[in-house]
Amino acid sequence: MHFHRRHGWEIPERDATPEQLFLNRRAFVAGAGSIAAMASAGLARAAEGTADPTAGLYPAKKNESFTLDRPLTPEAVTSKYNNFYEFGSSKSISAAAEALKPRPWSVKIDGLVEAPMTVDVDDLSRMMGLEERLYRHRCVEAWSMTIPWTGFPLKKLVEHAKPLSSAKFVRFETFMDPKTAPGQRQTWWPWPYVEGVTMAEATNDLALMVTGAYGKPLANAYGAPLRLHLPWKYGFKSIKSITKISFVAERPKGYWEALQASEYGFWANVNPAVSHPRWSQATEEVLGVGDRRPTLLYNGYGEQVASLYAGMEGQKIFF
Ligand SMILES: Nc1nc2c(c(=O)[nH]1)N[C@H]1C(S)=C(S)[C@@H](COP(=O)(O)O)O[C@H]1N2
Ligand SMILES: [Mo]
Repeated sequence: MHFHRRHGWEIPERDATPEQLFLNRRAFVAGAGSIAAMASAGLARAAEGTADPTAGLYPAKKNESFTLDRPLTPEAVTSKYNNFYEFGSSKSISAAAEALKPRPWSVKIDGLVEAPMTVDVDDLSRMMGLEERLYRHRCVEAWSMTIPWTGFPLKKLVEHAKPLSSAKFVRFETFMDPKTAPGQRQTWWPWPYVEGVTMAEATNDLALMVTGAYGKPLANAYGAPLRLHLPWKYGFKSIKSITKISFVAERPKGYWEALQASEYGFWANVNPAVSHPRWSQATEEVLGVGDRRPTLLYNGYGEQVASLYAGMEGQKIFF
């Protein structure tokens, strides 16, 4: 007989979105008197200084097409182990990242588009509509986690931006504010953080613009209020706290590529068979588990993305 004993760190998938809560709240909202109740709850939040105009959009409905081969990583683990170099090079930046003010926040969309625009992040969430997806994340440093993100497909934003046919890449930029972000006072680093993808990658269904995690708006440490997640690529491609999205003809040079091109390339697709110059990528440490497991080609998302790289055998797509 097989017994499956649940470990403390495991969260059953069904708990990622408290569907019951979601449904109950719908019923509650439909009821008489609920508007007043919600307004007073909103006032209470405002008094605490945590008001978020899109908080009511969470938890978003789970998109069931994205399933996992492992348990979710607990929020207590992922919220305290981050890479966010704007706030320092240690993994313990969550307290420092509280200095970031994620609202009001606007995102500039420019470059090779019919008409450049600036959009408020909350208007963007409302316009695009939010959903929850369970995704694996693999950092180039050989650790991994599994997160319930909330957001919308990048391809929806691309459609909204109306890029010209001359646009070949999408370039993302993080905020630049050395007063808030002490890491940015280190002027020999190539700030602001930049990343880029091809148009084909940007319009692949997996590319997700993330506004929330664990059924709530994004905490600062994860890159509030808007970050990217590309689950088939090494984590450094998934840029945080985005303020600018540009459609361009030339391949953008990312932050890490600018810093150390011999170690961090443009494509950065996950591949256990291609080592980083200084370490193997064959296995990964699963955060919160204290164990290693084999790393999967394209982080297990080959079915969705391998076709993007057909005919590119001569290029360093795994680097
Ligand atoms: N602006 C910005 N984005 C960033 C980083 C960063 O330092 N700054 N680190 C990257 C790296 S290396 C990883 S692994 C992920 C980490 O995301 P998490 O802290 O939400 O786990 O964010 C990526 N996005
Ligand atoms: Mo990373």
